[in-house]
Amino acid sequence: MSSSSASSSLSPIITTATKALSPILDTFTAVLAKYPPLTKTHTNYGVGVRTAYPASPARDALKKGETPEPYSPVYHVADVVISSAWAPGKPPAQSWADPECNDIEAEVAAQVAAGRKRVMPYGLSLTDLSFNRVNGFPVNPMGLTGITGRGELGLWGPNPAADPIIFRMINTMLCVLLIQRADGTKQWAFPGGMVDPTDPTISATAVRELKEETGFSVEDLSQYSLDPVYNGYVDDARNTDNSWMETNAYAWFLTDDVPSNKIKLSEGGDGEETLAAKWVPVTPDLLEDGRLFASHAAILRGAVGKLIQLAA
Ligand code: RP5
Repeated sequence: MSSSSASSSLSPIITTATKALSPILDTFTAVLAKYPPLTKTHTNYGVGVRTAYPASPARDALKKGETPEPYSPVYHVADVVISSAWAPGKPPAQSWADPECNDIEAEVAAQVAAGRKRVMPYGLSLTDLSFNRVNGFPVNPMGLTGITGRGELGLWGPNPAADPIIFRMINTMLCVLLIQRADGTKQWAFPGGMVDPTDPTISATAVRELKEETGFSVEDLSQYSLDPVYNGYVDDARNTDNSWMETNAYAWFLTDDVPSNKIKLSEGGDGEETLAAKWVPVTPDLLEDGRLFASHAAILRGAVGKLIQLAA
């Protein structure tokens, strides 16, 4: 279904929503205009770093906007990544990572030939990536990070994720369902997660993560769909020169007949991956960079922009 057919069935809801927004529409538009549509380089060197990534003078220099000369990144791979390397017969929960290897294309291709399901975003294959000619590792398309290796990410190259963006009106306010991450950053984020090779589709990943992280599930979300709002790089502090996050963000706009109290975590709750889940009013302030995890504020700006466009 094209976005125009989705929007025609949704237009009464969207019109109601944007009518409620109209007093602050100018402020929204000003925030949206302030930012370029996508982040063009890797910029998230530290905000929300939750882990023991090793100290890296190159990372510190990049963070200050300097060009480190010579460039001496620090190699890092988390223990959990090494112990979660795929092997035949290993339970999927402990078998989600690539191996440490020298010839990534050949070794990962051999695992796939041996029956491993390994996901890449947008139907890309390993051979579509650029590889560093010196060490053979995939090259982060958004630039340097000061860290080589995979850090905390399991896959060499893009690590695909899916993010659900669920909008609804509560008391004439446009709200979005957000979670507070339990990963040490404690930042607010979309209730998204990594694509699991057993997920039938990437939008199914978004729906699965939504349920796991918030308890929220609706039998059939398709009638509320605004279609995908973003596919691409996420400016995530875990990214390295050789491994990075790429997400597929889908937006849904719920009507009032869907109860808003179906989320299981309220502020102060204790989920394994989620400290809290709640409906958060979409204010211009929420759309500013730095307010949400990774580049979720930029993705939310795209979704709100789409909403405004559909209602026009
Ligand atoms: C972000 O990390 C993605 O946008 C997604 O929200 C999230 C997936 O990582 P985990 O939540 O599984 O750590 O880059």
